[in-house]
Amino acid sequence: EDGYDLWLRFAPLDGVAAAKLKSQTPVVAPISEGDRSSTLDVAVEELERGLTSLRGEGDPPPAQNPVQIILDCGTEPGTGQSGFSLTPQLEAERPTFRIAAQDHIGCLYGSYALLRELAAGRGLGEISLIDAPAMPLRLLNHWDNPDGHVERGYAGRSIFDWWNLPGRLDQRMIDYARANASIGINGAVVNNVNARAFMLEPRYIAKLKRLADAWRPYGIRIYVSARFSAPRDIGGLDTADPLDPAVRQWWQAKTDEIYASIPDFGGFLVKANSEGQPGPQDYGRSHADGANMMAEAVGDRGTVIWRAFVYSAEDDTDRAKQAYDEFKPLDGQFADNVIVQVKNGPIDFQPREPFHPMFGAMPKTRLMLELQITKEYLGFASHLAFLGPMWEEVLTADTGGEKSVADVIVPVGMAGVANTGSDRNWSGSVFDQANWYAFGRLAWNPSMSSDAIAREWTAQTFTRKPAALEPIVRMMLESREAVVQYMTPLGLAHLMGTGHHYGPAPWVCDLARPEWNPCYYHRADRDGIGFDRTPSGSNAISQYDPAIAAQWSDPAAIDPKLLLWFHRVDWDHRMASGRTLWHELVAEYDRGVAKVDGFAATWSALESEIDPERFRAISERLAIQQTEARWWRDASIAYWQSVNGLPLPEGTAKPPFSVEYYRKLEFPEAPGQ
Ligand code: BDP
Repeated sequence: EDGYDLWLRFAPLDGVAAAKLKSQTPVVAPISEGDRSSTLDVAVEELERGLTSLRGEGDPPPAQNPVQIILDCGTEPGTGQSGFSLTPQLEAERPTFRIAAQDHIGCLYGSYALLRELAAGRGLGEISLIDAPAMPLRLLNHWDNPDGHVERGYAGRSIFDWWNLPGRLDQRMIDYARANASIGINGAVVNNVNARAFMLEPRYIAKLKRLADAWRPYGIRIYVSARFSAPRDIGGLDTADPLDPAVRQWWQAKTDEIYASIPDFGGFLVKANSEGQPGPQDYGRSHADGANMMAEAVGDRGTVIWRAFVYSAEDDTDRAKQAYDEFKPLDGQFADNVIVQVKNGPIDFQPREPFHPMFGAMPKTRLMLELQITKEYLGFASHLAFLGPMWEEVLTADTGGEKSVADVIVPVGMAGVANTGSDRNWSGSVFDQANWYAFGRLAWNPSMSSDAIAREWTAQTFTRKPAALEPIVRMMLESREAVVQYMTPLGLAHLMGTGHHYGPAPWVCDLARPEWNPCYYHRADRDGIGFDRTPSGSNAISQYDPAIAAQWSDPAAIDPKLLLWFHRVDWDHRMASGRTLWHELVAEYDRGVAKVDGFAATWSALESEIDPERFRAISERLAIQQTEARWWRDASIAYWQSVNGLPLPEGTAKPPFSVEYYRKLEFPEAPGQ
């Protein structure tokens, strides 16, 4: 059990479920030659492989009347594109189990769904469902560089072997496609948003084509991050001005060249005028000018996904406001095949942020949600943090006008910054596989609860036995909040170390740009702490729907989890709990640390239920997390005390070192930068 098989282990069933499956001996009915396709071949292969594995060792007993699994992929089960229905008819003379869909990819999704249900321990006769993906685009974004380094990657090197492509296709590329298809992911942007222009050169198009061909049977389309200055970088032009006819022509020809090799190419993802990347503003043009120019080249063959992650050094009012300020005036100006991709919160993938105000403010623009599966700010692969609850929080957030974030993005899609790497277990830690899984399941159905997702994943990855499954699910569900509590409680954010983003550094105040400094975000001094984003401060709160803004404007009415995001309060501000802010803050750190101790205890009690290899790997990581949760707590408290001069609440442990000690720690070895 080295974790390579992810949630597709299909461990042998036991008990009643095993006996039933053995007696029913389901066999996949042959597909007539005329109906075959590479996608259906995959479906049959997956069903056969999965059923054999679930049945366990040994030859199946000869069944009297085996259940025929019928793939019926040309009917309309009422689900629309890519949907399916699963219907058992086991009492009949010729018992069957029907997977029906209107298209072949629907049949493949239905096959994986059947295996998932069986793997959860449900019997064939109990599985009757009808399902379809909620949103059209369900994409992974890889921040992988062509040299094999993964920006913000904590699971080894890139899984894409550009050096040997197109000549050699690694088996991992097939297993990657299987994993994605099994949870409904239907596209991958294969290179970093901080893109190199040579990815668009002919020799790279040949490499991309090899991947696209390998993934097509699995319903996965390939996308590329495009560097906006490519016409200059590799096209021999002296400008990349989107309104220049030669530039437009260059993109048109380049796009046609790609489509000639990859007819179902998904399109381009663009990070423009953000963190030093080139963009249309370099020529005095707007994001819409840039995006529309590329969208014209793509036409109705694909999509241009334009990122809204922008903040500039010139505007030092409040970084949280900048994306909205730049994009809101452009609402309605983007072409039909442009999507604007917006991070879940207005700053940058922090352990907790309020939802991004653009979701409630751009009714005439197709918005897509960007989540970060890789845990850049939540302890890398070392800390356990199941992100389902975080994503559920943003998806269900009310944007005003009775629309949740999920309602806004459902017509478009979701993107997740991948956490895959060359590590044998793909994600660095087995628990981080759950975040990949949860992303796919939520993109398929954004109203799924993180509890249900954790259950499914645990049953497939570890065990179906309730005595072990229940505690694992419980610790997963608590884990993200624990991280918030020991890193950035009560609405604090961006307090991590410079560059690598690991560990506490609330004392950093002297970096070149104001908004790179933790001090800019927490604004703590002798009198108080927090960022005033109400009308008396930056007024970022006014970017939200008035009813929401009104509620959040009152420090007594806002959820304490967001208090210091929107308010600057005195250290002795009275919280709903009756404690002062200072005492509550210290209590939060202690709660976070205690939760992690609880996870370690829960896990160590499961030794007999988990295979030794994965048991040990996770035990080791939880021990690291225990130490590092204390580090966050102690360093943070030591720093706040150096600022506010306040004593600790009675009965609270003193940080073992002075703030100077924590300040001097350095980690040149941190991965992923
Ligand atoms: C930040 C990362 C940086 C990315 C950037 C982005 O630190 O590596 O390039 O986001 O999303 O979180 O473009």
